[in-house]
Amino acid sequence: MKEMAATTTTTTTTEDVYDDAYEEKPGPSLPVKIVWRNVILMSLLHLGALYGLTILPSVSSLTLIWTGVCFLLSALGITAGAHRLWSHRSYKASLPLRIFLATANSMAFQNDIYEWARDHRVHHKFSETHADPHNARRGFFFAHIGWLLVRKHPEVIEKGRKLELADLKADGVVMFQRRYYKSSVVVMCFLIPTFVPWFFWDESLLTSYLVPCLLRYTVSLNATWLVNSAAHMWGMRPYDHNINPRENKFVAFSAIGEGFHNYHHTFPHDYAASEFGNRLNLTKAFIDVMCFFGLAKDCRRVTRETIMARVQRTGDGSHKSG
Ligand code: ST9
Ligand code: ZN
Ligand code: ZN
Repeated sequence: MKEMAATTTTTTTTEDVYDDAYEEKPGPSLPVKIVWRNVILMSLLHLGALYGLTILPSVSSLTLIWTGVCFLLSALGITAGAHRLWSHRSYKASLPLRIFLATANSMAFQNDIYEWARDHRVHHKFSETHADPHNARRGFFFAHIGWLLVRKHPEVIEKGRKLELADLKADGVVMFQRRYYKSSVVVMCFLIPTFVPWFFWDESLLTSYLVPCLLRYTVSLNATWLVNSAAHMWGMRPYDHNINPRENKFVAFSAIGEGFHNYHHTFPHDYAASEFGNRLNLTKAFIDVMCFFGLAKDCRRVTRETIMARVQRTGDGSHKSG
């Protein structure tokens, strides 16, 4: 345990707690500035992925398995890494686990961990205001992908600059990944997923590029974005009916445990991001396995009493105990 303490960061954060004192500045909405480079790249990516989808029936089983492995690795780099560890500090991870998660995170290519966690903390703190990067009050399309195709609202940057991010700056793995982000993405998101099937079992280079690389990347992006769009719009609110995030099982399934979003916004420090243990929650199972092997520890959980008190006080009445 002494050894583990030496290799883990010890900080927690409160920068992900909803700030109900924040009031949006009144006045007309600002004009949207489209970033055409992103529109073109995202369109090309989705076209490539669609082509990959059409050739899926002719792809070998080994390539399909490899595509699934790459999806799971990218997903864990986001859910267990950027989200539950680095944005919320809901558990502690040893150096080898942090290196694994940062490498998997580069495979997911969703901005570096520092930027991801900074945007995510403003999302929680100023949820559904102009200071929320993917403010769901601006509609499904904006919350899903639109926010990545336009310049950010100045409030996002202004509020984000005031966030306390010392824990991220003190984490050597986070800062190393940020420094070498572009090259790590080229290797982890594009070269390795394409190279492995071509080299080891003679898959054609085109199929290897279209399926484990482009299609897998696009599916994992959309699964993530559904948390911002669908899980902020559709589902019940058993823990807090005053906020928009919802419990959405489809999203929980596709985002390996991140769809219990009413619970998550109510209790952001819970490492399971759900009341219901391992149900539809591969990420929790993964963190538990890491704890079993001594690679993670100090998982934070909300007590049953606290949950029930909150359900009674602010729930919409849909909680199964009701
Ligand atoms: C992607 C991210 O897809 C997805 C995140 C989803 C989050 C989901 C959360 C849900 C919960 C967890 C669920 C996990 C489920 C996983 C399931 C897996 C299967 N604070 O950004 P710039 C500064 S990425 C403070 O250029 P613009 C910034 O530092 C996809 N400061 O803003 C800079 O300052 P300086 C691939 C901030 O010009 C300046 O502002 N990547 C903040 O408005 C300008 O920054 C892409 O597509 C902040 N929050 O451009 C790239 N934000 O100059 C997309 C910014 O001093 N991004 N700053 O360095 C871009 O191209 C641009 O960011 C932009 C905005 C066009 C969107
Ligand atoms: Zn979160
Ligand atoms: Zn959210």
